[in-house]
Amino acid sequence: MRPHAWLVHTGAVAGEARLPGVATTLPSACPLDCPDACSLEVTVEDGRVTRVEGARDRNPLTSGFICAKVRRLPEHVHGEERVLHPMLRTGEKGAGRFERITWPEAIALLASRLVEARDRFGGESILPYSYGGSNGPLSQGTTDALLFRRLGASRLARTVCAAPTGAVATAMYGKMEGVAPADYAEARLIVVWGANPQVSGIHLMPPIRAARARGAKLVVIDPRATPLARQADLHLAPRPGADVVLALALIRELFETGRADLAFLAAHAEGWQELRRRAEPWTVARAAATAGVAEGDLRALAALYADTNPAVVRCGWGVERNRNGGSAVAAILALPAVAGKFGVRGGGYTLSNSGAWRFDAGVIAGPEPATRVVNMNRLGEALTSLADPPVRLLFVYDSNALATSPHQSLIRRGLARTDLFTVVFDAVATDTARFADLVLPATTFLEHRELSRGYGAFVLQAAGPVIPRVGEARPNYEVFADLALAAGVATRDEIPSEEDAIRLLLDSTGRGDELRDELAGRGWATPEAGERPIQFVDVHPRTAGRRVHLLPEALDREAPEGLYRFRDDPATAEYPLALISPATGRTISSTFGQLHPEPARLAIHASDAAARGIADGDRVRVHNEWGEVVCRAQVSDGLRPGVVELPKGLWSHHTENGATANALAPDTLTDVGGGACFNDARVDVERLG
Ligand SMILES: Nc1nc2c(c(=O)[nH]1)N[C@H]1C(S)=C(S)[C@@H](COP(=O)(O)OP(=O)(O)OC[C@H]3O[C@@H](n4cnc5c(=O)[nH]c(N)nc54)[C@H](O)[C@@H]3O)O[C@H]1N2
Ligand SMILES: Nc1nc2c(c(=O)[nH]1)N[C@H]1C(S)=C(S)[C@@H](COP(=O)(O)OP(=O)(O)OC[C@H]3O[C@@H](n4cnc5c(=O)[nH]c(N)nc54)[C@H](O)[C@@H]3O)O[C@H]1N2
Ligand code: SF4
Ligand SMILES: [Mo]
Repeated sequence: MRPHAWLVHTGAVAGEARLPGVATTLPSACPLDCPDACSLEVTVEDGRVTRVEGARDRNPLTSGFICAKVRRLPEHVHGEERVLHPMLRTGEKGAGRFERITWPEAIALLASRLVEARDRFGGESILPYSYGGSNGPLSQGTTDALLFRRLGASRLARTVCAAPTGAVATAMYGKMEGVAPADYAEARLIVVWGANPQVSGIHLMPPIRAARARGAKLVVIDPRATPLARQADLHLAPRPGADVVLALALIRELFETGRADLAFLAAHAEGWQELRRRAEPWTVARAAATAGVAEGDLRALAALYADTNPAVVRCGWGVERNRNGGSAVAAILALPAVAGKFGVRGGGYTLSNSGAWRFDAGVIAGPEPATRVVNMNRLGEALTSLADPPVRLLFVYDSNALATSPHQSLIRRGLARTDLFTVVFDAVATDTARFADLVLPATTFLEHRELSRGYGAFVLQAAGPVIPRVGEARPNYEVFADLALAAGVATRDEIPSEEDAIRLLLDSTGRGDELRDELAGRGWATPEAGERPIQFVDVHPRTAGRRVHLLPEALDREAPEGLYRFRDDPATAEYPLALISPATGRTISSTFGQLHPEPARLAIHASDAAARGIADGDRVRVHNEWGEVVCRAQVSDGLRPGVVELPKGLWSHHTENGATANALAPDTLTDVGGGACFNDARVDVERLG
């Protein structure tokens, strides 16, 4: 075997792309925060990306098409908002005025700031803040974690997404792999619950269409009438945050009508008797009234779900972003166990399949110290009121915190502190970067090595740079390694080369050789579970006794009134409207927001608009006790009355007053997992002159 044959797909080829005047197409893989992990074909001319397409001949899920956002990568990579070199603040915080400095200056300055913060105030005065920017295992959790762990920095609870779903899936099923996208084609009933795959995981759509062409039924549970919901056989539009009672009513109904699979429960589940007891109060009538759906529709869903096989539930992240998020996800994931839906292709559930990949980043980062933990959903509070020690150095990377975290006004206030040193390491000049003292230019995934693994698709790929680094941009792995050396917390021989790091990461799964063979052979690899595992046949709960834990004790203790309790809607007379902020096809979280100059609109139902004298296109003020957003209204029949919508991932340039949905999102936490309650924002809207 040639050395690093498995890395052929990763950059050894990039040399060709340097030939002047010749367009070359090179393989890559999308590592963005999306379930699909597409295989890409990138056209490069004179060292610039000119075109990005889906590959036809690699992982079958991509099958030649990708989303519109990533097709715009050339503008992202080579656009005006690109950060090209390190920059030091010269103006007021937030003014966005900077002067260029060199990388050696930036590394020396930052290393001395890190050491000074540690020595004067304690390591915990340093707060690293990162999330979904580069979702790859090489650029996150490796040299960055090594640096912060060795400095004794505060630890970040990475909860802005998937915290409740992750906690529940782990406690109930040990993060068992879910139904593969391709196997949706085999289902006779597909329930899409709080997910919007037409936007947020588009490669699930062909299998859904294939199933429907064969007569499968589709149910969508979403407060919005999304295009998918409009095509569904049944659409339930609950009040946001009420899913838990819907799922409990289904569970109650299964038991009451003798259609619960008692044999499966006896053989494979714990806690079902107590779950049944907690579902008892939720008759179909009461649950429907509480959630604001038609009783007949909920009854129809109960009958369909009980009687159709195979039946699959796609549980999305729309379910978790509220005070009842953990309980709702738990009740939804309990359904296939209670109804006996496992054991057949196309039957069971899908949430995140990230559990299929068992990378141990600790192989590079080393042990984690027991320093204090800061919940990222409370960033504003951490910056403004945390003591012993206060946060003195904030290091933001792989995240646009100001745009994506709750309680935006408090974060803004924190970032404005003159005694806070803020570093933002990003490829583009984000809203957060404007508040930085030091901005570092990051490479995009087309300029560095990365592993990409799907959390929907069972696909792992390795990709390397297909173009030279733009400006002076540098990859995370390298920059954090340099900082660890300059801060004196590591020596050169303790930090593996990137190639070795990839090798170590692959080996940490226990299947390094297999993965390398697959990567070298066809350019993508599958997890141990295979490409299309059947739940309870090919994969089993990774829990004690391989059983489903329907009432996990730890979660029951953590949830304020116990698991499966419905906490009432937070609406008040003053703020009666529920504001949700779901994903759109324009951005991925806030990534690519700079490519969209057009202002955002607040979607509002015609009846809510009429009650407030609001016409389509009017200027409105959306407000509550957390903040306000000034923008235009879009009168829409795509929402249930009482619910308004602003897109997820907006930047300050998208609204008149620079505030986005997160200025209205409370920093309260979900019942389990410490997750964000974006969709618990309750607001009112008034027409402005
Ligand atoms: N209102 C509301 N807010 C939400 C949500 C919602 O539903 N409603 N959803 C939440 C969800 S699901 C999530 S996951 C979070 C995501 O929140 P964030 O993690 O903040 O995600 P992004 O906005 O995509 O920001 C990622 C940043 O990382 C940068 N980046 C990309 N690659 C690299 C790299 O290799 N190195 C470095 N240094 N930087 C890189 C990108 O340019 C981008 O600016 O947002 C949350 N925010
Ligand atoms: N194009 C695009 N793709 C993305 C992303 C993106 O920003 N843009 N983000 C990526 C990330 S980080 C994630 S986490 C996933 C998220 O992808 P999804 O799981 O699809 O999550 P959301 O877009 O937050 O919400 C999904 C649906 O839930 C509905 N919803 C809101 N509140 C509730 C509720 O209380 N109950 C129910 N039943 N439904 C509700 C919303 O109206 C929305 O249609 O997508 C990933 N893919
Ligand atoms: S964001 Fe998702 S759909 Fe778009 S290219 Fe990446 S993996 Fe594919
Ligand atoms: Mo997310």
